[in-house]
Amino acid sequence: SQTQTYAQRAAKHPNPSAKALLDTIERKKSNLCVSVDVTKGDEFLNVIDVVGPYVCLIKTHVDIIEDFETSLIEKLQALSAKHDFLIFEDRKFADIGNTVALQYSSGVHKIATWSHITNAHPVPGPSIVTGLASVGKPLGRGLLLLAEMSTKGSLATGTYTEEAVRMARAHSDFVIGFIAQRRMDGVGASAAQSVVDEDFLILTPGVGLDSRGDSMGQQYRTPKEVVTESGCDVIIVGRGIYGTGNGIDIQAVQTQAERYRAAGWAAYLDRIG
Ligand code: UP6
Repeated sequence: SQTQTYAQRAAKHPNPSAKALLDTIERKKSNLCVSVDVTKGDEFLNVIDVVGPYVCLIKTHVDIIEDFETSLIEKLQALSAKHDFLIFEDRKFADIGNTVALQYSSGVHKIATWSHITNAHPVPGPSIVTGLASVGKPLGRGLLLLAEMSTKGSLATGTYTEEAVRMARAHSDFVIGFIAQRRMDGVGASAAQSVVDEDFLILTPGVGLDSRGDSMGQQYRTPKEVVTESGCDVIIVGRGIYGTGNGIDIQAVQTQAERYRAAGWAAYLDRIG
């Protein structure tokens, strides 16, 4: 899938949320996902309304919003329809199957009812996937496994990463790809195993054009390093777009969103040749 277009991949992807994401990427010529890690509901919505035209996907951490109420989700869904993007709650589930099924379906946030895509740490083993699938699969949702992380000293390397890919391969009806720093084609597969038809999406955080990291272990690479050189599909950008200061300059947010969209798309065009 390294040199195939998003459109070619969309046409044959069996998972509805993966297909919708690939179609959206192609339609909007954007492989940019903005991570909206702000703590006030109105700022959250303002940023999304401004970056909406430039993104295929909006990534949320709803549990950091201080004034969360159900109407916020309705407004998020209205923006998703207005600007034509999908929603990814970056919940990073990490518990036993029964617990994650409850965390995904219930509680204050009811993530499964509105988030097209969510993610999980593979650390509990395959039961985390079957637990989440029991809720998400009937709704047409998709799951990403965290096969690698962007942070300095991450433990998700080597055989852990390989096992994550094997776990995904065994549940490819619901696992649509990975949070990772590179393509995972054939990783962890035995020589005899045919993996030519697999198409896992690689969504990659730790992307920045102006900074190489922060003071808390985050590491940034450029869209060219991530998409052209490492074969990733979607760039996830947070502070590179909405800034690190307090207060949000909405004009600057729009400028950065268009800048990262253009950089991500150019990097993709370079990759497919
Ligand atoms: N994220 C990472 N690295 C990972 C997995 N997830 O940074 O390996 C998430 C963070 C944050 C976003 O939880 O929401 O991606 C990155 O934000 P930033 O661009 O502001 O650093």
